[in-house]
Amino acid sequence: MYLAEHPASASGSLPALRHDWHLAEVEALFALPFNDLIFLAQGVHRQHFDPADIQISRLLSIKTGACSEDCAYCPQSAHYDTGLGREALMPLDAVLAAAREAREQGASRFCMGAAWRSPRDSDIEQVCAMVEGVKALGMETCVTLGMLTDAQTGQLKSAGLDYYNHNLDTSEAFYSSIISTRTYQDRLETLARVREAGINVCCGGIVGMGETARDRASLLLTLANLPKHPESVPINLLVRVEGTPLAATDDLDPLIFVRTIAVARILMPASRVRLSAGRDRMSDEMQALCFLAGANSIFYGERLLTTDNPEAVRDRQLFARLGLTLSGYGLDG
Ligand code: SAM
Ligand code: DTB
Ligand code: SF4
Repeated sequence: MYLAEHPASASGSLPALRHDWHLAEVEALFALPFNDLIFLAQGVHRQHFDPADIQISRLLSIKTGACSEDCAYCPQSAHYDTGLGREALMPLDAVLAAAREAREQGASRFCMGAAWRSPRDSDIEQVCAMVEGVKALGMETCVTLGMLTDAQTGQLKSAGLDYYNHNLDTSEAFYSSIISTRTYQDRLETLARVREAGINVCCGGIVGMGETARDRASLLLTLANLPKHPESVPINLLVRVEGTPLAATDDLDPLIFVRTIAVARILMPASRVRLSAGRDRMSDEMQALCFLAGANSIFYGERLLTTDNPEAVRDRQLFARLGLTLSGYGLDG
């Protein structure tokens, strides 16, 4: 039996999940010889998950562009000219048509993203109708809408929302170099509200933004020391978009990306670690290393929110070559 949350730890057969990591411990994990780190991560992974099992989510941008925030990585910020126009919130029937197609392709979770700093109450009502409609199709639901109030998290919970995505993105120290229009504390407060409402938390970050090794360790430390680990931890490799301040950022060493996945797996053993944005420019071999390091979820389908993701057929071939199987559904089509 593979354990999503680990009742067995209470009986002593698995170590308890830790929330008291020190930065030096996390940095020491990053500094291990590569083989030792991957061996450790794969061992932890096998205590909690079937190593062949991969969960796939499908993203849809339900409201694109013209966001008032200035996140330096983001093509949807109104502060930068990336060629993206402002689009209105998508109508319900178009969202449900996209969800049906995603379900047919094997996605178990449908994630709807909006380019908002925070939603208005009238927006939330429309998003709640989308959540209800997608749930009625038998899929898990996730939304990412920016900062929320207590009342809004309550409405989303009542609509049946399964996951809320809200990333910390980087370390607290590096945060203000990337975003000036909100604080790290704002992010932590929304995460606490989501948790309080009983919605599963999806929270991770982006690497390859010019951060230091300490920033990467610090981001993972903050995630692991939350009162409860996020159920889902997306690790994004920066997608460099022309027009954003980070468009000319240097390449991150691919093995540092793999190490980041491995350390996330070790720190948050029972969470789904998602190999998220950036797969489009990763080789199959690099992705295989990420799965070996403990990644067990991806975004599937040729589009993320506004940028490209690998073609579904390439992912199906990769899964077949690696003997990976989908959580919940079979791959078809
Ligand atoms: N506006 C909401 C927010 O920021 O929380 C929701 C949508 S926002 C696009 C969701 C996440 O996408 C961001 O937190 C960031 O981690 C990720 N993201 C955006 N642009 C990215 C890029 N160019 N490369 C990698 N990840 C990116
Ligand atoms: C996450 O961590 N990554 C996804 C999802 N959560 C919302 C978004 C990636 C966006 C990449 C840039 C784009 O396509 O616009
Ligand atoms: Fe807006 Fe979210 Fe993009 Fe930041 S990451 S500019 S909040 S859409």
